[in-house]
Amino acid sequence: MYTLYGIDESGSCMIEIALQRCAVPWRRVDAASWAEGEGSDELARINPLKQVPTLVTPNGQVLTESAAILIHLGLEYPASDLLAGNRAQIIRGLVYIAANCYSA
Ligand SMILES: N[C@@H](CCC(=O)N[C@@H](CS)C(=O)NCC(=O)O)C(=O)O
Repeated sequence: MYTLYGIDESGSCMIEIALQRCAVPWRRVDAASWAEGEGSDELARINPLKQVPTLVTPNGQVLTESAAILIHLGLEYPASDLLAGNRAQIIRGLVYIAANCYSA
């Protein structure tokens, strides 16, 4: 079971869509640096930056960085078609957004 730390109206929604496309069991823990609560406390213990999305894989690995999470899921579950098409351009686009748009 994947555990996604995230919250409505944040970047974690794209990982929710990706997990749906992978057809894997997953659950969401409501968490964000701006939201007080048990989920956010739990998130702080596994990701000191308290950023969402943060994904815990079934074998307990903690993954941060939206682009890395999407690439991981696309490689792990090819039938999701997350990386279908021109893979070089898809990865370039993901890194472009992370490098140039997210922080801005
Ligand atoms: N480099 C991260 C950035 C994630 C990020 O900045 N997420 C925002 C929400 S969409 C966040 O958690 N911001 C709160 C904070 O940085 O304290 C990624 O690409 O996933």
